[in-house]
Amino acid sequence: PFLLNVLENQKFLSGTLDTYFIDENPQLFHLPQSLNRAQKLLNYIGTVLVNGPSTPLATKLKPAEISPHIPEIPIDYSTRGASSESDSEGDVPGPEPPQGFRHILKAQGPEAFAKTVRNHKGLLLMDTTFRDAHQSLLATRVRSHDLLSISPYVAHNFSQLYSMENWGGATFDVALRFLHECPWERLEDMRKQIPNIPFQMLLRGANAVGYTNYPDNVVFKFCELSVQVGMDIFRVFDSLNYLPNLVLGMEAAGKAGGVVEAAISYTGDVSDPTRKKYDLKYYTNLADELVKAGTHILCIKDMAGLLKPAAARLLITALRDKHPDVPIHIHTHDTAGAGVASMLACAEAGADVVDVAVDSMSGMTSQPSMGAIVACLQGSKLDTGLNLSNVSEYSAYWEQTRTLYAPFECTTTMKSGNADVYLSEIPGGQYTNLQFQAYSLGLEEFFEDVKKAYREANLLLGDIIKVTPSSKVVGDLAQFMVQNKLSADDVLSKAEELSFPKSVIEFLQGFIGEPYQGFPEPFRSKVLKDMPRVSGRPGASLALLDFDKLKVELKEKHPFSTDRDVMSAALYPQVTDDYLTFHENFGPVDKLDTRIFLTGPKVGEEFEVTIEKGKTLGIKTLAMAEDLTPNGEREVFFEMNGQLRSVFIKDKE
Ligand code: 3PY
Ligand code: ZN
Repeated sequence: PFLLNVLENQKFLSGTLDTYFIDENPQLFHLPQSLNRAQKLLNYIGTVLVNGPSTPLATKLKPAEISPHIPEIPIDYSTRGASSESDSEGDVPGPEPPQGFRHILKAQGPEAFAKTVRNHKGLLLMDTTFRDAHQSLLATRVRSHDLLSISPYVAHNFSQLYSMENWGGATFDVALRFLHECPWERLEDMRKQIPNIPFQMLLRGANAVGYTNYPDNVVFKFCELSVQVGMDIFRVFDSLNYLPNLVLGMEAAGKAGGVVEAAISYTGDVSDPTRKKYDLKYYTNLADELVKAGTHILCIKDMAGLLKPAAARLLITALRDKHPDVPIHIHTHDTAGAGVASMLACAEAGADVVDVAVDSMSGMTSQPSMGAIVACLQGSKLDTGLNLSNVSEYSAYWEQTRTLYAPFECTTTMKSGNADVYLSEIPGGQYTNLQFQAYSLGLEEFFEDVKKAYREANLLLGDIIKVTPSSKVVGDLAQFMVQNKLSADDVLSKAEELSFPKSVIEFLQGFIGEPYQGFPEPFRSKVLKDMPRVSGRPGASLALLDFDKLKVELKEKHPFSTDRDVMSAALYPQVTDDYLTFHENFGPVDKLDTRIFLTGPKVGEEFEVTIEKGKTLGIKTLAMAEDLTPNGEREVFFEMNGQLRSVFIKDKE
């Protein structure tokens, strides 16, 4: 079938065909799908070799030349029995992973799940390695390929986890935009490999997995599809802790059949009596509202890692007393280095679940170390039940895999934890981002200045909760101040004349909701003058999205697009359009090994790509032509499954 390919038909190539060519030569167009995909992948690899990485690399560092070792899963037929689902390829059936909390959720529903969690004796853990850890350390760049390789191991050895956080937050956008892969496919594939552990995602309330409020029906449909594809638990937050936005997200998650984990974003310091705005009462009142609104689980989301052990004891004790039956789940970042101490304090004060990342993906702006918490609690009444050797094996996989992402590594600039986060209150993910920006601008002093300005910008805006997207508002104002050499006094006195960043203006207009205790005055009035303002929940005044119309439009441009793509386009229209076009040209690039995907193979290198189960391509890059063709293309030669192939790539140099 290879040689009957239309691309090798002389008449076709000579261009002497007419409009009946397709009708008269149907056999030429029966391209085997895998060949089609293979050709596209060669196009991709050729393009990377000729024109450089398709996803911009953040630093000059290169991905390591290794294949991470994937630890074996135990084959123990005697206790677990062989899987009844032997697959069509005739593989030896593997053992099924042990049952976990998802079994209870599926059999008995979210309320019973919450009760089981609350009644559990030891401390439960959520593993953030698949989402927040790499969002915080590696600019969210970890690819499905590397997540899926270790998924069976996790299913078999970590069935005691409360959940794995593996979706949502920035992963949706980054998967489409930079990794050219479908976030829905990632979720579906992880679900196949890990049937037993609940999956958890981060939902930015009315902002879903975006940066701005969406029409209500977009948020509802998004949650519905997420549950259908495999999501279980929705951590719902709002970047201003604005209750109407939070409740909308909770309703969307609940209606979809998900477990609702409403999150209170934590800022300030409840153990410092001089910090009055966000005191204990503020948090317990908000918790009361969320419990009243029907949350299954209550979460404290300490996105900047500000919850010191003493504050943790105060806060968790107060929440535990008020809501003895509601499971409490704590999220933190280890930016200052106090994360393990804080999580142990939370556990001792009555928290049911805390967040950790596997050791080699933990620390600094990521979550505290799983191995440390597991070891610290071993043999105590809070013992996690996890096996430290398994944690180490899992960690070794990530230690190796992390080196593939060297170009995105936050440790290029960050060498240690930093307690200045207690002053700046910058969330984990944003902290690394801002440091990177300073690094790429070559301004060593810039980051120090931005951190100081961030604190001032926050106060100018009224001391707000800072997490996506409100953290961007503060960050943008801070950078604006540093770049224009403006003090806080300058900003106030010149507020009427300055052209502020768009995010700052939109925040003041009320587009992301209302901050606690209102907008800062007279700053707001000075900046906005007679610009329009929204009051109340922004989504309430947005027209519903017409999904049918969007589907028709998308199909016109991309005939093979699916309902999942329509959902992606509802959130990220341009990014989804680009993703679909990319996929049409370059095929399933998510199946390539990470180094090959990022920087391409070396000339002479042989490698394999499994494009679907049982279909593996053996590819060898043979050579690149030295001279360009008259129309500026460079020919790249490959051997693919023993056949000589070549692609012509427009050289952009
Ligand atoms: C996100 O919104 O992606 C976050 O991780 C916020 O903490
Ligand atoms: Zn986080």
